[in-house]
Amino acid sequence: MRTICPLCEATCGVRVTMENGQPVAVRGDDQDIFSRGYICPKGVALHELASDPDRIREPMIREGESWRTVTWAEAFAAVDAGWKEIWKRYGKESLGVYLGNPSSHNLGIQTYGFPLFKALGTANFFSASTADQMPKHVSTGQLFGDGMSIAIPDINRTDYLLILGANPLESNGSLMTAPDLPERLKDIQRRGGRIVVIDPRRTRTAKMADAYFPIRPATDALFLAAIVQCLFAEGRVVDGGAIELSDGIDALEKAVAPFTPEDVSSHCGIPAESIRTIARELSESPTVAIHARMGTTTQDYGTITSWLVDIIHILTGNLDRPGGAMFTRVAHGGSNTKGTPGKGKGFVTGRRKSRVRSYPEVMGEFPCGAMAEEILTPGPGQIRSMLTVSGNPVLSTPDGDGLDEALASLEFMVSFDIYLNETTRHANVILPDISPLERPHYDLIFNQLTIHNYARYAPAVMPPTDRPAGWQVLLQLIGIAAGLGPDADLELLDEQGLRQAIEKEMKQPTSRIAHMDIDTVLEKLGHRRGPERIVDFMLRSGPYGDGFDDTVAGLSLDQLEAHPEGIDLGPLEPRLPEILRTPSGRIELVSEVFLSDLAGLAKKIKDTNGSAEVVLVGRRHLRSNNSWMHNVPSLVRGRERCTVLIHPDTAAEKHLVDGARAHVKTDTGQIEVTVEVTEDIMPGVVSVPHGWGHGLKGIRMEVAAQHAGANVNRLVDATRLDYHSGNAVLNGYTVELRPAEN
Ligand SMILES: Nc1nc2c(c(=O)[nH]1)N[C@H]1C(S)=C(S)[C@@H](COP(=O)(O)OP(=O)(O)OC[C@H]3O[C@@H](n4cnc5c(=O)[nH]c(N)nc54)[C@H](O)[C@@H]3O)O[C@H]1N2
Ligand SMILES: Nc1nc2c(c(=O)[nH]1)N[C@H]1C(S)=C(S)[C@@H](COP(=O)(O)OP(=O)(O)OC[C@H]3O[C@@H](n4cnc5c(=O)[nH]c(N)nc54)[C@H](O)[C@@H]3O)O[C@H]1N2
Ligand code: SF4
Ligand SMILES: [Mo]
Repeated sequence: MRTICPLCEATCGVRVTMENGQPVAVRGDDQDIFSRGYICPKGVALHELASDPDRIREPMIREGESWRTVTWAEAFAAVDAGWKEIWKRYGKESLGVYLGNPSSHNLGIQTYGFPLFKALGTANFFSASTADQMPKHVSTGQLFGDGMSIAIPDINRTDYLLILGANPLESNGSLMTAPDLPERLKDIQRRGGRIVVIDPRRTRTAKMADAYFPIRPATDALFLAAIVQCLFAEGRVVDGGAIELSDGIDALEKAVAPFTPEDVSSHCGIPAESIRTIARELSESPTVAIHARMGTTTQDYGTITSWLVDIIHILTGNLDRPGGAMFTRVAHGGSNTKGTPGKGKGFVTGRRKSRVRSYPEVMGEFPCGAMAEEILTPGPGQIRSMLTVSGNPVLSTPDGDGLDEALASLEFMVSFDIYLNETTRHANVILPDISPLERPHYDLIFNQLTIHNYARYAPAVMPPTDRPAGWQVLLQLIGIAAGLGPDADLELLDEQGLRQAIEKEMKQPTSRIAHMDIDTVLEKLGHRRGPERIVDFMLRSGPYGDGFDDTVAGLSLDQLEAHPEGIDLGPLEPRLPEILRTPSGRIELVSEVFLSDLAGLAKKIKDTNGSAEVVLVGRRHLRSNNSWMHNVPSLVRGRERCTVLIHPDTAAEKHLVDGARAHVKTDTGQIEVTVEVTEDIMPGVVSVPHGWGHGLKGIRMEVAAQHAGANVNRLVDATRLDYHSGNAVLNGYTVELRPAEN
């Protein structure tokens, strides 16, 4: 049986061996058009996830500290009663929602989660996006008018890949969906191209690169601003390409003028001459793409760092051309295939403010770091109840202890999850989702962020059971949110939702189905139900679809079913100016958001000469996946992984020795971890991975508990964020280090 691995952004096609209706082995799918047989150890362990005895399979209700398995009817009735009570007493805003990362790989949540959140009618919406990539959405939105039109490095064709704050050899890539990054990166070198890595740690990716430069954490904006300054100062800004569609070039030149390589060098630790060399290489290489991820978005200046990346693409002529950074054209339709091509309302944030600290709303979200204060601070609008959907914010978001305490104080909490873990242990009701091999897969998110256009669909590997699928659980909750109680007619509710989606699509100015009526479209969608019917609708009304015209041979779910290996829609193609959604119809190079932060940075380099304190960064490991795959035995086997990496010089200075325990402290909290001394991290920087800390009372993950580790987010300050995006600052904390007592 074939499916698509839903564990990370690489979306590898895999084959599952079944015995007696149960999955027993997983391997890469050689015939998959995109992944061509590649698989990583997490994908290989997919069947272990399916058979994990700790995974929750029945709904559970908590009574004090003990849990009771209940029927679905009882669970839904409890949610209905709980929400009704909360709404009656405190109003709709008193219910907060946290949406975690696995939701972006989960078709059921993608199709039924958002209608649920809308039906809940609360502005208190939080997600893992503000512990991750939100700055990229903001910079993209400001430049191009649409937060989802992220320019993707065209790594299949580039001659020069500059990587900052990303480690694709462990993470398998992010905002750059591509299976088998190890080979794709080697391919760049095989065809004579160059890879340059900028990271405080000499990662596996840095080790395979042609050049590696250690950088002081949270100084990437300075480094990139100096590159831009060089491009202007050395007359290297190109004439044609995206720049012809851009406004604000003079203001940009002026804004970056204070950032000469000599000025920034002592701050970022990269010699001025190396910065100039990189600027020249970026300017002279036939094509250039920049891949900047977690290390660059989860720091104080995440938004302008993300912005400067695309500014360099534009100034060097690499935006929207093969080998540079390009825009996908997604099969199921996205924000840049809808609306009026080339023009739009632009990207707006701050339509609402958070209650306690007045953080602006961004993409409909408040910062995840604001969750605890919104729960704990009394007053009108206080959050009294939470719904978590595939999220583990106690381990994954800032100030883990603060959030743990906040969740414990709630009056009512519901979790839609697959484990009883650090977060869901606070729930009153846990509604279990089915596991990845039990559901169909079509990737609504990562197909928008990929390096090549394609479409793939996989039906569920395992046969259906009498347990509801994830989408059915969410649909039932939509019924409850709509006031229809726990026994709403799901068939009817589902059709109403779809009718609304069809109507919305028809109202698009360039809709292919504007001339049709809803009933005809519904009829043509035929026998399918649930997420598959929605995907079929999106594909057929999308840019490659048949538009429900029987005489046209366009994309549909039938076609994808007939091609389980996937349908290749070709390499990324230039899409400017069509994708622009700014009011001016131009690329807006500078905006107040960028200029104010740049001015702040300019002041910083004038006032100080860099810092000598020890700072903390994070890291990922190939066999780990944020906080939640630590209960799979084959993935946690081997050496202890939650350690603090430290350079020998820093270790000596702090009297720390390899294998001993270290006490790591910030103003927010403290943890103890095992010391791992290595030359692979720059002096003055230490690295601790996130997602560990399974030693809390009341979790039901036996394997994970044996490899508990410590929660690095206990050190992270929930109030420190990149203001414009609300994104948590997870890297660059000053830490105190000392040997742990005893
Ligand atoms: N310090 C530090 N913190 C970080 C990061 C970092 O680099 N450093 N990285 C950040 C990033 S990039 C991210 S994306 C976030 C992730 O933050 P979260 O998404 O909050 O955390 P995860 O660890 O991914 O937790 C996933 C949850 O989903 C559940 N789950 C897994 N599969 C399914 C499923 O199929 N259905 C349902 N319903 N639930 C499921 C798991 O049991 C778990 O509870 O963490 C962030 N936190
Ligand atoms: N195996 C595995 N794969 C995953 C995940 C996982 O947990 N495990 N998580 C998935 C998720 S949700 C995401 S978002 C992606 C993330 O994918 P990546 O961004 O590729 O992952 P990280 O390993 O966090 O890489 C961040 C790098 O930034 C460096 N860094 C830290 N601070 C700075 C800084 O200030 N400047 C610079 N230049 N570098 C800095 C760190 O040393 C680290 O090497 O991975 C996805 N894939
Ligand atoms: S690289 Fe990602 S998508 Fe591919 S098998 Fe591994 S976890 Fe799954
Ligand atoms: Mo992430």
